[in-house]
Amino acid sequence: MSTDELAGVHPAWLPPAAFRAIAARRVAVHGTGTLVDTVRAEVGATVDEDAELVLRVTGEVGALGEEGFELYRRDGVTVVLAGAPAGLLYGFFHVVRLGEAAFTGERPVERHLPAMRRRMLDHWDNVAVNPVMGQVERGYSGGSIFWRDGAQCDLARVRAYGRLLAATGVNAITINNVNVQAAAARLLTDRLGEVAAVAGVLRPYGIRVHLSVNFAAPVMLGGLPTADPLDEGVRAWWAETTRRVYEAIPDFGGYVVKADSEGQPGPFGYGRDHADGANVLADALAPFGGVVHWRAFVYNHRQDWRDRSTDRARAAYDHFAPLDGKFRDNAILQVKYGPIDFQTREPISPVIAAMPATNVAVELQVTQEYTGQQRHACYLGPMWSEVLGFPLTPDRDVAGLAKELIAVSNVGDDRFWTGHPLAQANLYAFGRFAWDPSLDPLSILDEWIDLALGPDVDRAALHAILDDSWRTYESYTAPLGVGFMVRPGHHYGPDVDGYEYTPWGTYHFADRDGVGVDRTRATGTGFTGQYPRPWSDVYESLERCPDELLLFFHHVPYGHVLHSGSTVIQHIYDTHFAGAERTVEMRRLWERLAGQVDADLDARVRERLDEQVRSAAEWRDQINTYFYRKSGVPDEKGRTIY
Ligand code: GCV
Repeated sequence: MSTDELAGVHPAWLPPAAFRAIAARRVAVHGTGTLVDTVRAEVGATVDEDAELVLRVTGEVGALGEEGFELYRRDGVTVVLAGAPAGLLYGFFHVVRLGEAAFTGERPVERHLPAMRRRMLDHWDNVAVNPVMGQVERGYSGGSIFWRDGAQCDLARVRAYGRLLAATGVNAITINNVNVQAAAARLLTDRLGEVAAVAGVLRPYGIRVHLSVNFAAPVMLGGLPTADPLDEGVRAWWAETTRRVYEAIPDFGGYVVKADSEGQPGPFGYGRDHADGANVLADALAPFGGVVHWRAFVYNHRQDWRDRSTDRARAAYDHFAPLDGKFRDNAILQVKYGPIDFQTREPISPVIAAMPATNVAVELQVTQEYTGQQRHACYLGPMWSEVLGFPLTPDRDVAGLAKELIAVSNVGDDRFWTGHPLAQANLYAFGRFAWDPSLDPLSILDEWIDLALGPDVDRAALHAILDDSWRTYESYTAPLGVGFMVRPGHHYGPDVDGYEYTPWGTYHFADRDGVGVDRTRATGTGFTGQYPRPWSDVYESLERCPDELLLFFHHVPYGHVLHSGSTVIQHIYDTHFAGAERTVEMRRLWERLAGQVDADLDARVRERLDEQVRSAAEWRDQINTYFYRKSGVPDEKGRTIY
């Protein structure tokens, strides 16, 4: 087995013990190429005959494609067959995941193919430390694994990361923040060597490197007077710059662009639309097989809060749906799963169904910007499972509509990779869902527990802590889908009115009589009309709208009775008391793991759970007090509200 884990760094889901089932066995590896060599290095000594595990590249890609594999066990021999080297890599890690089960009894032929062709993590890492956002924007796991103080880091950590990602099936990564500041912009040109170095380290793990680029690069870096996508000089600049990128990195993945969004430049500045913007980059990349990921996260962040007609939820659809069919084949529209911004609970973005003639990628957020910032234990598997399985159109769910799954990474140079050690499970789950969105989130959690913490830990306690932790987090934070009651700027902790009268959008409209945003066609912003049937009708209807999204779509009186039978105000009180109490129970449950995990990890989790208990109580008291003072309605159970 590979023994090059970094000293002092938690091995996450690839500790030497994870290879126990393979370690003592005779293994044969057949095939050539870099990725096959990676498998050989993982396996250690190989044999030519009498193998108990045979890993073979057949060279016949056929139905297995480049990444699929078959697994079976017959006559005491476990066999992985792949058409191409990448499939062998994924097949090998599947055997690691199965452990002893891969070597027990007979196994009929199972075929494993990735559901998503690209399974990509985006890093919001800055090259130079940003005075407001730090080295990693929305990063809660220490510094960047790529850059420190403006310079590239030692890449040993990146190599270990590549290995972890390959073991979950991730095959692409964007290494820098979509908010591309001056130093990072130069990764495209005179600092390209740094990108090539990362690509070199990740290549043996089947991971292609992508780069976030600034739409105004022709001006910033090329000295051109304009970045107008229809200008011939601009087109030529992108073509030549991209040619040089491929000269240095022949398997470069492509560009990611955040344009006309939160202050980033874009095609609107030149009177052009987003298809014009994306296509100039797509054309530059096409000769080399590259792709451009164009983000749909475009909205007006300089609103007048008095203007009731502007609705941030509407923006992406309004901008992009009319452009369906206008994007090049190698342009991928990257759409956040919800219409606002990675909130704990949002409806699915209607853009995902609105653009059948466009390649759509769905974007999740593994970094827990709005879900507890890796100070709170919040296993996001159940949320992603709901998102991916949501039947947005009559014949397809979100996973079926998306061509790719992308997420913002939660990794930094922290010893446990993810700040909160239990947040590793989210990173692991992302890769597994991108490979197979139909997986059960609790089985994925089991896999992670087995691999990362070993088979002997108190699994029941870990499940009791994590299984419902997303819903627990939801219960003590913003109620009923309303979202965004966080402290402005850093987004941690409660602040009910923090964003209410700001240019970024208004999210709850609470007054003495009621709360929620009217997004109906009948009396509100009309956002419900962006959905296909039946959702356009379901969300429009006060009676049919699901409780958990009620305040996202409707403004209702505090006495409105939910499907659950509770009133809105009593629901707010009950869930906040219950949620905060539940965190105390989570903290208590962790005691059962004492002595079963290493002391350092134990101490880190305890410290995080203590903070979660404190923070949940703060949320409970602020939310309950706010709504009690607004509504004047007492808690029917007479609990303490301030
Ligand atoms: C990278 C949210 C975050 C920003 C982030 C942005 C985005 O608004 O708060 O930090 O910017 O999303 O997805 O581009």
